[in-house]
Amino acid sequence: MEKELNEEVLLPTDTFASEIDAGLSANPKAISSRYFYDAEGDRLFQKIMQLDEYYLSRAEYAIFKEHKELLLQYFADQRTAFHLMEFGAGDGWKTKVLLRHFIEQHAKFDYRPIDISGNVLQELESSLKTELPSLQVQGMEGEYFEVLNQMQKTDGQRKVVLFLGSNIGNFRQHQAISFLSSLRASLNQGDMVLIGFDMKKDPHVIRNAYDDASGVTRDFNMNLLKRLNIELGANFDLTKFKHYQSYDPQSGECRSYLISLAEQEVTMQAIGVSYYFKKWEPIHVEISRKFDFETINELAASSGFGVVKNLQDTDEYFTDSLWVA
Ligand code: AVI
Repeated sequence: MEKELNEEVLLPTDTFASEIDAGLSANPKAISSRYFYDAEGDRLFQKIMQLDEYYLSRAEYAIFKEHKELLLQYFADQRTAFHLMEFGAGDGWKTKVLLRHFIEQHAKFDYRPIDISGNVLQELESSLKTELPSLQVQGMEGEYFEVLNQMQKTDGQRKVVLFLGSNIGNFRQHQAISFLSSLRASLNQGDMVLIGFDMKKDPHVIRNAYDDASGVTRDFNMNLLKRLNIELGANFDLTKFKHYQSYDPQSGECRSYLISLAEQEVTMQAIGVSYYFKKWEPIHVEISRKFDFETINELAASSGFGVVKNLQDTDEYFTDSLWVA
């Protein structure tokens, strides 16, 4: 029998429900940040990226503006044709800086954004058609590694994979190593990856980025509870939770929580279970790790890549690290 699919994340609803159930039954309670991204979560994340406090996107944009030619020289070593792949491209705001430059330089490449959402790909492809009509684009719908593994058989052209925005920071170290090792296993020797890392810096700058004055990040986190109400028939009272964020400068871990403001019980109709919350009990909802070069080198070495070049913005807030398989 076909399993019912949850439209936003294309996960079977029972997997979604059972992961949420496991997270809320655990001690301490936790929910994975990948569940932030329903349509409203996507919209709020777009808003976060435009906030003054959220320096990450601007810093990576500045790196691309400054180093687009150098990146092209590495990607198209000796004018080799290459496939430029991107994991989770979103609206492509930063990537378009590179794409435009590569086209102007008549580089031999095509662009293959990979995303699990067909809608995201369609929107990106249609904006690229208008803005960069001569670009060869082939959106690839599916899980990142499945798509890469299928391609392995198609041709011997070099692949360059972009994994930007410090998305890697949403993994713990062991998860990041396992993700990057799977990425390495899907690539051929000589293929490249460009990974965005948000760096350790003044802790106040980091805290403000995840606790902005206008409350967009708060709404983004609280939307997770709204989503559980809508999709799993939960009865979270949003006035009885608050967003709290902390940063530990030693580990570089920025953590977000939703804190229960009262002793309360929440029921989830989809699975017929109730969860008890103590007053001040937190649900851990996100980790956004901040890096230093030692950790970046360790990640590359443990997952079978060699570091080729680290590129930074002038504030040294962000690093795009270029690795070779
Ligand atoms: C998607 N990810 C890299 C963002 C981050 O910075 O960890 C998600 C985010 N959470 C709160 N603000 C932005």
